[in-house]
Amino acid sequence: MDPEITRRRREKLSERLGDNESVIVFAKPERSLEKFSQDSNFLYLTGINEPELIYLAAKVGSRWNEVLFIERGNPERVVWEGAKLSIGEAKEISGIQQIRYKDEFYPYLSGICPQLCRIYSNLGYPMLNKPATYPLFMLQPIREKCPHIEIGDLSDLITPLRLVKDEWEIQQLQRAIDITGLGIMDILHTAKAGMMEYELEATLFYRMQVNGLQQWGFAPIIATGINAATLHYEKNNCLIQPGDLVLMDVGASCNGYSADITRCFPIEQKFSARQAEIYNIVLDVNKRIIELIKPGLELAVLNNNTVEWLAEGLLSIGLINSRDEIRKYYMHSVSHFLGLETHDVGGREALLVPGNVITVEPGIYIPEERLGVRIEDDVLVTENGHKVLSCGIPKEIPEIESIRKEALQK
Ligand SMILES: [Mn+2]
Repeated sequence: MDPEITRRRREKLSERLGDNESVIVFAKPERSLEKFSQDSNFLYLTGINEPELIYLAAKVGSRWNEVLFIERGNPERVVWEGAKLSIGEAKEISGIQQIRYKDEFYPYLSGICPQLCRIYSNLGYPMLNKPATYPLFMLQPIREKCPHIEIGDLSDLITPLRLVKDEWEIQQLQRAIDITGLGIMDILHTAKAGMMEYELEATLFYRMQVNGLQQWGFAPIIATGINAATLHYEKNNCLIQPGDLVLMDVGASCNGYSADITRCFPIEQKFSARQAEIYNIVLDVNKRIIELIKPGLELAVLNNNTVEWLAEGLLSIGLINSRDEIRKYYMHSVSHFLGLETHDVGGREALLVPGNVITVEPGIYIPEERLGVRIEDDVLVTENGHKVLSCGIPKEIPEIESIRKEALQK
């Protein structure tokens, strides 16, 4: 990653900061024997995927100053943990010029505290019945000793930046989506009744890793039969029964950017008549919602239309008798922003602007029929409208059935 990209982001952040205000962003703390997953805001601002670091920037007397605090290596630990990031490496990856060791963090901060009036940090959401988040814990001495400093959450400041994806970010999303699509194709070509759901998960994970993506963006959902009617099913441990419809809600992560795709397919060669009937209603709404996407549109419009159109579909086949009954079979929203988090920053009241990436995911869930259908695409808002980043992954019934036919005749 070119350090110029994160430098530009930090510069934009500095423009949003008032005098005597500071930003302190903590990397995730280290946890042993667990896969490391970086704090999204830290990764966004520094490009560094290492635990325990701290980014501090302050505007004092109209001067912008930024420092990255890194861990001091301990030669005796190298054989256990590998070498820590060096000053040179930290500088090269992030483009931040001033690198110091973390034991200098509190002395440095003590020096500027008398002038600061506000600190924005990645505090997270403090739960009254849970321990404080790591950033809250780290900033506790300031709360106690410098009560004049207001401590606020970074999200208000950084969300408008993260909502508009730059070219590099769109490339990462596209790669995550394309490789997820390859894995979905592998599953379409190999899945059979009698397999376990987690075998399908393994097929996709294998495809991701051999293509260089090491992590899921979120816990994958491979749900067959009635499991597809559980929105966040992630056990993936059931036997696939003959006649089942399989729902896959999956996404690889590429440099922290998550794909989020849902596709459904019959475990047999063809959709049953009922599966096809429900599938076509959802597919039609998926396509009509995508058509609406353009700058200036409110996300709420997408939600309202989804409810309206899904209700029309279910009324037409007699599954419901009045519009309000739709909430029995469709209960989530149709879109969320996508980026460094699968459910990325950005509220439901947002107006779309070019550079936003959102999902479109209508669904119908009928547990009494052991059936759940959701079709989810990832869509970039462009100057003139939109671009479907996941358009290469089949969703039309004839296309899916022809792949299934070929697969099962092997
Ligand atoms: Mn989604």
